[in-house]
Amino acid sequence: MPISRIELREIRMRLLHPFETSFGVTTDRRIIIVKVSDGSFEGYGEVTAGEGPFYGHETTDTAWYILSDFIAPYAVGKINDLSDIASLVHGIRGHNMAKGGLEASLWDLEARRRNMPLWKLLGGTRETIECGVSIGIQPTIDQLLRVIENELNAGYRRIKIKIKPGWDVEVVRAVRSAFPGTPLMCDANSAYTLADVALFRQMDNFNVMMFEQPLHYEDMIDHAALQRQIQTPICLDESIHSADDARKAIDIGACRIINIKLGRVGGHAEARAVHDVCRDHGIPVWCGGMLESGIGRAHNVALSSLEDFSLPGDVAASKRYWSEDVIDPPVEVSSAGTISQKMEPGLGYRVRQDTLERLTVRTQVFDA
Ligand code: OSB
Ligand code: MG
Repeated sequence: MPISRIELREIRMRLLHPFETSFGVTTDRRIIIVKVSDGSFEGYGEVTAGEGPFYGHETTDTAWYILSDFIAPYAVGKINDLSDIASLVHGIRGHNMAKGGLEASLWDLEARRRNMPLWKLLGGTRETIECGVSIGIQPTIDQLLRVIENELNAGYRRIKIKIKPGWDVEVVRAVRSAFPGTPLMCDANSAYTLADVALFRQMDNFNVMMFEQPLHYEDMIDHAALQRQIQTPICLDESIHSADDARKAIDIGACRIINIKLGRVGGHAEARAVHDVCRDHGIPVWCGGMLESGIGRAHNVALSSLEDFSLPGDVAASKRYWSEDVIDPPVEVSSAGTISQKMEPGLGYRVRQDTLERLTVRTQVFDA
């Protein structure tokens, strides 16, 4: 049965706490929700682009433009299922987050058609997943230490802190001495260059699990050079857009770990392909986050069920981000720092229509 309706919707959600990275501060999210329907079944996806082109080149508005002018009108009435989407978007270069929003909604729909949970349709085996938290840059080191303590008390299994020039060595040193045994990692969001090798060699002494994306957002070559000069594993985030990128990065030694984000690679099919390349090369992966609403978060939970997701991801509870989420129940994390997969069909969470309506600032509907 063809997809007879595609609905794009922009919602606005205010974060409970502003989130600061090396590229800026996020307070309010502008999120595109994609809903597909074939007349009998529905599916939901989320576009993970940021409000501005600071993590990557895509934004909420570029994704809206690509979806409304180049993807939705060509997809509606013409595609039946997942097997049709790859060839449809093949000719569009880049814009993975726009593509990924629709692709993810088709996976949810497919799982509902088959009356099975999405994570099982994806081939997942992990019924519970381990959660870490990503903690933004704080006004002071003392405040950071307090936030970390709270998150550890809530059960989270690993702490990720954001670093940037001027908020790095001393911060990591302080966190390490306050929490000597805690699994800890640092994410630079591309804030450094190869000229900073000495700084990373200093941080090599702090028993950090990995440095995430220390160098340029499109680079692999310099990351390989840095990896040769430090002990701590490098994890790539921004630089990996496909399974082919993962293969090349691994081949030249640019990283020893990869962060997989659904939107950044254009959907579940490519995320799985990245996963498979990493698994076949003995490279562990974990699921990254983009401050998603419950819909994107539920997709991340399902994706994290694949076997090579052996490290805790940035997939945290709804209540860390939102006073009220768009799904029911919200994503919940146990006191052991885990999330259990849902056994209901599709995403396994109910989308709260009233909440979605209230948060909506624009919609565009495509009918066959
Ligand atoms: O680099 O992982 C990142 C948030 C927005 C953009 C990029 C990143 C992040 C996070 C937060 O680290 C992850 C989350 O809690 O959703
Ligand atoms: Mg990152």
